[in-house]
Amino acid sequence: MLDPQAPGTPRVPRLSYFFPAHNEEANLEALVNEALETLPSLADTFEIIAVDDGSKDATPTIADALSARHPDIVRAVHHTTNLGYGAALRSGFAASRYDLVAFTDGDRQFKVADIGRLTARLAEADHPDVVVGFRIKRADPLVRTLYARAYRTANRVFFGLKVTDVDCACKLFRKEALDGLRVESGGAFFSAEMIIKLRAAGRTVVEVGVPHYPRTAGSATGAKPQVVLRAVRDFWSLRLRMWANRSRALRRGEPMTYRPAP
Ligand SMILES: Nc1nc2c(ncn2[C@@H]2O[C@H](COP(=O)(O)OP(=O)(O)O)[C@@H](O)[C@H]2O)c(=O)[nH]1
Ligand SMILES: [Mg+2]
Repeated sequence: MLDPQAPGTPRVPRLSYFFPAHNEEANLEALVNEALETLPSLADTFEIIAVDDGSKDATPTIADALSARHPDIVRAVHHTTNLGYGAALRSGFAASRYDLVAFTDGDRQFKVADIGRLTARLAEADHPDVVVGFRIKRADPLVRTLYARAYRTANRVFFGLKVTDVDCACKLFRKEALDGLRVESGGAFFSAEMIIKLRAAGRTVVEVGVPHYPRTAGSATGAKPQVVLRAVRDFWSLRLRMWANRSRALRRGEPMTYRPAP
């Protein structure tokens, strides 16, 4: 079925959309409203999952209120304490009920409508398993771009990972591609670890450019020293384990999907 507002963009049957939110009270309601307005043009059936990662502001209350207002469409998942970015993504994947799963960040630096660029790519003839975005022009301070460049080089050199923008928080997955995948990191290294392991498992990961917008509310914590140090520690932990025993290292971590017992 084609969306009349975006000719040529195929609407997918069922889409789970989630986002991590840590102290995002200033963004949460507007993001959910944006998703409620946009997702009907991208999917016949959809759900919106807010993953509150132990927020200390009004994020949990707002998420629950939105969920009560839109039963079965908006769902709230809570961590009682702050577990980290990767842990929040893991909870989002685990909560997703549909066969296609997309996420963005919860800070509105991506437009929900741009998930349409990913679904359009997924529908192409080569039938990729995963579509990851890359920020066409990153709307963050220059220092973040420099960090990201060094990180990309390190991932390329030490893991052979050739992805333009591994941390771009606009990604789409066929859920079945996650079956059997185990990921260990609960922090910011999660995204790279996941793609390294998806590629090692023979899944096809392709890229499309997406616009990126400045954060207009709340505050960014992605470059906090403890976030960076945890990512560096997880990076080296995986690298050393893969040198020691590659296949065992690739099997470590929690499963990304759970299949109910038959
Ligand atoms: N789960 C989790 N998410 C976080 C944490 N810190 C930030 N986030 C979320 O991750 C996304 C990106 O965070 P942000 O601070 O903007 O990082 P940046 O875009 O890399 O500067 C937002 O949706 C945040 O709410 C955290 O400690 N845990
Ligand atoms: Mg951000």
